[in-house]
Amino acid sequence: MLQLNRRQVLTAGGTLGAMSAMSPIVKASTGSAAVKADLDSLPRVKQELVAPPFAPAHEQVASGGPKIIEVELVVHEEKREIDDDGTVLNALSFNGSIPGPLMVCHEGDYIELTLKNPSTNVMEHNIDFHASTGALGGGGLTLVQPGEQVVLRWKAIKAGTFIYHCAPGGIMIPYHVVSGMNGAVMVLPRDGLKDRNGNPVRYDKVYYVGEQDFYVPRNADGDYMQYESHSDAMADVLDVMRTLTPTHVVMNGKVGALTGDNALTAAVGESVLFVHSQANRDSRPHLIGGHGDYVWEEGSFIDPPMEGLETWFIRGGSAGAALYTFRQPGVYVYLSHNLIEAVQLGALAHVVVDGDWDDDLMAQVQAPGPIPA
Ligand SMILES: [Cu+2]
Repeated sequence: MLQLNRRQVLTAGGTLGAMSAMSPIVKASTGSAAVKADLDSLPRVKQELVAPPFAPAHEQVASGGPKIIEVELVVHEEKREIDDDGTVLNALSFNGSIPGPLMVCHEGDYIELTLKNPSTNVMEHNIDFHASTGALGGGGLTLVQPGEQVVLRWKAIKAGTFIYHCAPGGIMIPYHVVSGMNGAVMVLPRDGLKDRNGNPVRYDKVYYVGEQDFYVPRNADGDYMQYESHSDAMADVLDVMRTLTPTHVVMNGKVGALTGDNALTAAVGESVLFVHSQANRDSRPHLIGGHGDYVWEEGSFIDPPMEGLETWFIRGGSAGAALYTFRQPGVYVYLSHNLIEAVQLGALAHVVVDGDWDDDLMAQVQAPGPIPA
């Protein structure tokens, strides 16, 4: 069993290495007067982040030029129930949700993040934006101790869907990610999404589904263990992580977080953009009873979307987007089509769709009954 002392637990095992070494370089690059003057002329807007599966208010087609979009993330170190059996995880999260909130901007905009690590926390944290450029995605500039905050600005030069995650160094990188510290950014083209022929593609709503793998230790009886603190839990959790076999694979932080009363909703004729992230493992989104009309599987909005897909693939460490216009009412299941992960481990959501049934698309020609002799 890997043994970690308290200091190693709290300071990423002393393995920050490359990040710490970068600091002088990036400090020298933050103060260009010309850049500052240009940025001072840009409008600033605050984006009120919301808990997934919802997306913040945003325009699909940008009005006006580039903006500086101010967002705030607060690191939560808190226990969370992750299934209906009362399994409690020593979780880590951005803004208290797993995944963290979706941010939305347009290509050419700037995201200006204030990252707060309250003094009630005990660990150091940072953030790596896959959408950004330089300094380990910002990880090298954002390490904050309990009681500290940092402000990072980055320019969105790539249009697409991208994950962000905590990456404080060494073994703490996977530990913080599988404890819940990940989320996504959607960078839209300024003129909005397009199909393969360049025609506009618009959506009526966005649902952000963050898929999360958890690794909860069990006792000799096979029951899930609970621990007072991360320091107590970490060695056992790292042992389970090493098996690469998650105990839970969930959407929105908990088994059943998006089913039953918490199901996603839509109406016949509505176009829904599903943004799906998985910061650590591969996933295979599939909408039972529907399709991916337009799928940006790797998340790049520069590439033309694939059309009419059955099941698509989200590479671990990425976010993708799929748009579907619902054509029939009823309950749809949006899941990872590794059916063991979906049904036994929790990786599924429901979409309840209102509207009129289309007999042309499907009809029960004969109800179940005895086979005629
Ligand atoms: Cu962290």
